[in-house]
Amino acid sequence: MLLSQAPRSEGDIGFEANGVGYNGSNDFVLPGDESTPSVPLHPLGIKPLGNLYLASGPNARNSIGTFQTLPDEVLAVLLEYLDQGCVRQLGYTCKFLFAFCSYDDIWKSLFLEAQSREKFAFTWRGSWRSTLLDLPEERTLKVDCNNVFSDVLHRPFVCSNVSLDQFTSNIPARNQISRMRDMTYDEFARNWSNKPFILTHSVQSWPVCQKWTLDSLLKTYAEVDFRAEAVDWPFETYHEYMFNNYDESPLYLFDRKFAEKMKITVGKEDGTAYWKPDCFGPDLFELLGSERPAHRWLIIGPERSGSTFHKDPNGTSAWNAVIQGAKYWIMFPPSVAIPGVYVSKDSSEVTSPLSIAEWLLEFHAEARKLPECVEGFCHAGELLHVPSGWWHLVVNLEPGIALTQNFVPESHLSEVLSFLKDRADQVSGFEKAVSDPYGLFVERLEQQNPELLQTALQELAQKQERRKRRWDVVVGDSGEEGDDQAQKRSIGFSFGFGLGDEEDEIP
Ligand SMILES: O=C(O)CCC(=O)C(=O)O
Ligand SMILES: [Fe+2]
Repeated sequence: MLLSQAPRSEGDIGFEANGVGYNGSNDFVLPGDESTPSVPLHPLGIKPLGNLYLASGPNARNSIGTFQTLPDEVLAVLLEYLDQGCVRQLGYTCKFLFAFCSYDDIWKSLFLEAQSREKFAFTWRGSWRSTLLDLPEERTLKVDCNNVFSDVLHRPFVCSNVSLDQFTSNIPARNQISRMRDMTYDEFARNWSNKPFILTHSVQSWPVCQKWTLDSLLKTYAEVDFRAEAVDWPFETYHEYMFNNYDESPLYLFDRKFAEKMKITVGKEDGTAYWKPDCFGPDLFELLGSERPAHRWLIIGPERSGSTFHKDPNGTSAWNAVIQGAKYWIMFPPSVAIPGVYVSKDSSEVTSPLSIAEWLLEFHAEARKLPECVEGFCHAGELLHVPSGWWHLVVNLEPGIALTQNFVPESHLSEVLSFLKDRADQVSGFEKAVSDPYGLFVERLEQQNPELLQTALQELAQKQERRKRRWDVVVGDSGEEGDDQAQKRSIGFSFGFGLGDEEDEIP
């Protein structure tokens, strides 16, 4: 909207704006490079910092007084400490601060904070700022900020607009995730439990594949609250948000209580919504009955939503079936160090994860070259297998619906036991009442399948022994070093760079 046509007040606060008309509809393409994917002009006209060096007019930053001493990065952090009223007022002081105080991520935090204090009714109005201030589009002020030059403000806009196609197309043939129609349990157990794969015809007979679309869910569950990250929203609100937001990392609906909320049943009996695919065989966490950790989720999100790099909880494997839409997956085996993914010392968390778009822009090309990298698309009616411990980043290429379930196949029992035992502080998803998940799982296995337990414990002991030996090789154990030891050292050295074929973490 051109400012000259817009009302000059925003909500109840009178505001004289000195912006000029600005046409926000032209695409921005670097001259002379037809292949450069275009990023549209920022709706407020904000430009990347580099453009300052070609600009001739006044620089809006010169009007921010004492704040001029602060770099943009610090200014952005400072704003995080202000309350809603202060951010709003500060934004009315000049164009540069209007641009900063309109940065919608700040308003997203303010909104979520306000909702966590007290749940209140609201109407989604296209941005977190307009929603929190309850400003309809026609009363939301737009100021022409075309003399604001800031990467801190412009970069997130690029990330939320960059075409995903450039990353997801042209998957190198050697990286392609194997695709098959279906698989038997025998094949899975023998050859596939350690590898990602896509099954194209395993879940197409699920009733939800015929019944569920975003539209049909809207008709049936408009008023049902679903969990989207930290908030519970009625589906109609989330649906509205999905199709009318500009977030770099859109809020992702991820609900583990969906079956109860939607009053559906899961399993092979008559009248159920879907069932777990046969090929994964028995799920050993079923032995935990009602004490098993959270294990199934309904996932809904707009284009660009998704999951940043992570490993699934408790050493479990997972399957993920797309009901509507399409997902791009990029995956790495457990021991690979992925460019741009920084893991804490005990590998319990990915420290400061980048947004999906930022990672794709900065690191995708490099990561794709690693020999362990695998990638693929999962379309509606298809299912993907995530083996225990594998890293994965997932992005929705279209608005869509998926169902996922975590499970413990017999072939990964030792990994799960090892996780529950050796990383007790990282175990997640159990109810508080379950104080000793490892003890409980061992007890149930002892009762129901003692032989399997013995085999897994033996495997575990062997793995620990192998790790210990390798650790001794890495650190060396005497002052003197013969040829033999020098050679062992070099083996240890390569192991240290993650070239092993199993999870080579030193406990
Ligand atoms: O569909 C997605 O975003 C992937 C979900 C996922 O990785 C998970 O549930 O662990
Ligand atoms: Fe996952």
